[in-house]
Amino acid sequence: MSQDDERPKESRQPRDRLRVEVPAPRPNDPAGGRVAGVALVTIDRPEARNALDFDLLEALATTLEGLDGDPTVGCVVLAGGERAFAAGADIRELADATPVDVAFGRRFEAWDRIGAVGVPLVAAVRGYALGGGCELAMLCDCIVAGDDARFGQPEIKLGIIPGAGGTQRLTRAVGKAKASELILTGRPIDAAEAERIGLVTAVVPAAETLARAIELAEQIAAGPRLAVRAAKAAIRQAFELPLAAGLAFERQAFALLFATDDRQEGMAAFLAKRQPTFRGR
Ligand code: CO8
Repeated sequence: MSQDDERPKESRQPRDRLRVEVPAPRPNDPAGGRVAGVALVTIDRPEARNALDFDLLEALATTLEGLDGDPTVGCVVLAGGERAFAAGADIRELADATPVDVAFGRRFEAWDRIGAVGVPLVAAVRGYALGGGCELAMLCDCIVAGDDARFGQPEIKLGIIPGAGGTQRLTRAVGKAKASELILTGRPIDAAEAERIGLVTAVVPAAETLARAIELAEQIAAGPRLAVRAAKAAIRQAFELPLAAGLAFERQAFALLFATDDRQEGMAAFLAKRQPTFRGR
């Protein structure tokens, strides 16, 4: 299937808390245009500030895995609502959890499944991204934040600590001194501070958040798909591996891309002083 396959596919699940639009609607387009190569997944549980209960997380993981395997999708935008991207894991569910549930319950695996998705993810964050919501945003490759966004890891106020990667990913994203303060106190930060400390890709006027995230996703999706996925995978390794092993991973991925049509096309187009046409192979 070609990269610019524009057949709209839409679904809502479970219990209407997750909206999936493929390709994504082009924001502010009265003609109802679609953005080729971009999928939009919207968490829609406003009455609970998009708290991520287990069913919702499971559906999100399954949805993202499905989009990861969809050849028409080159980038996914993950959005929430105006008041909350996600206010964390569902505290009502966590309140009943036992240590055994948390340690061995397969339901927590959804977080790992989301982290393993190979297609790039762009978070469009307005309002609260707290606890698991902040961790979900950090699982995305880029974060476009509205100027009304609030990030934080408030778990300490509940007598726990971040459990879906916050202590590791926030520390890697913003450094030990800042991460320690935010995690040890639970203090939320606004979008401007999040940008200053390097947590987000860009801060934009709140009303433009989704449009700007989709614009960024469109640029990513228009790129050579195999190289884009390889770049994402290599960047991820910067968090997983020591430098020498990460450099070896990068070198191997770099070499493999020399087998792709898109590499030949990209270089030929440059030399011929024309725009490349990438086909994702
Ligand atoms: N879980 C469940 N319900 C929630 C959550 C949540 N995280 N956040 C909000 N809600 C519900 C409220 O209970 C309320 O419900 P109701 O109307 O039935 O009383 C409704 O949403 C609206 O909430 P508020 O009235 O509080 O709305 P405000 O706009 O005044 O405040 C806030 C919004 C600031 C977001 C506030 O609701 C809040 O502080 N929420 C909790 C934030 C939080 O502590 N998040 C961390 C949760 S713990 C976590 O995420 C750990 C993840 C670890 C995963 C482990 C994997 C192994």
